[in-house]
Amino acid sequence: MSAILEQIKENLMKGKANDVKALVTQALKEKVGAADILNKGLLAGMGLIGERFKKNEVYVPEVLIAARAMKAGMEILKPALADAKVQPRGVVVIGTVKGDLHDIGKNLVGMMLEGGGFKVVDAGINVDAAKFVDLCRQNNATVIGASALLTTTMTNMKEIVDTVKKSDLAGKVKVMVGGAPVTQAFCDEIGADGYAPDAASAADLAKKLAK
Ligand code: B1M
Repeated sequence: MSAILEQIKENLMKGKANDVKALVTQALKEKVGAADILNKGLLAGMGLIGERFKKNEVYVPEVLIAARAMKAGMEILKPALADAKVQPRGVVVIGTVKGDLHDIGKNLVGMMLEGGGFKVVDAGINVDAAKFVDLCRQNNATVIGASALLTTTMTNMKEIVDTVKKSDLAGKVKVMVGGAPVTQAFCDEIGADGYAPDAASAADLAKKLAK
């Protein structure tokens, strides 16, 4: 792999946003392809951070600063990606369910999804089933990522699953669920398409569901 792509990956993992910006600028000047900068530099670094996060080798702050470095690199890369017609892996609508205001984990999931090459539409907090479905239609999304942190609000995930199943999006949009009180057993019980225990696993799961 080209040395500059390796440097982008390494600096992203260390969260050095300014260095990542400068390196992406330099790589573009050196005529490195936009897709290579994205896949072998930025996404490769974010993927490794995700793996380390899953193994508890790094924690939330390291993921946040790596994601910030990735955003900085993406700002420089976006126009070149558009010119090269590099398509996102798919669109995911994320949000915290109705009645629930916790968004730290949901935001982390969004960052890992972006790090996994997805376009993310963030519906925010306190999102009802109809809004999830509307945003899917508006953005041609194929995956919903619903987060809940309260035992009293996780039950609202069933309404999202049922609303999708009853709509024209049935079979086209998959629902993945997560958040501290959510389990695989709960996911199975409400008929959701998948459960992920952490943000990095959510990005892996979305890749499977979006196929
Ligand atoms: Co709240 N709160 N809170 N709170 N709060 C908890 C969740 C609680 C466990 C604290 C406790 O009692 N020990 C408890 C819930 C109890 C329960 O239901 N079993 C609780 C409560 C009771 C409440 C209030 C009711 C308190 C009150 O007012 N009496 C109230 C509810 C408000 C509401 O939502 N309607 C409330 C309010 C708040 C604050 C506003 C003060 C604040 C939220 C700020 C914010 O999010 N912007 C807050 C916080 C910060 C917490 C704790 C301390 C931390 C949550 C957090 O951000 N964790 C929490 C206690 C705790 O967890 N130690 C607590 C870090 C975050 C990275 O983890 O969100 O789990 P988490 O995300 C993980 C995974 O779960 C997963 O990925 C992330 C990591 O990789 N994940 C997904 C998350 N979403 C996913 C989606 C996926 C896949 C994976 O796919 C789509």
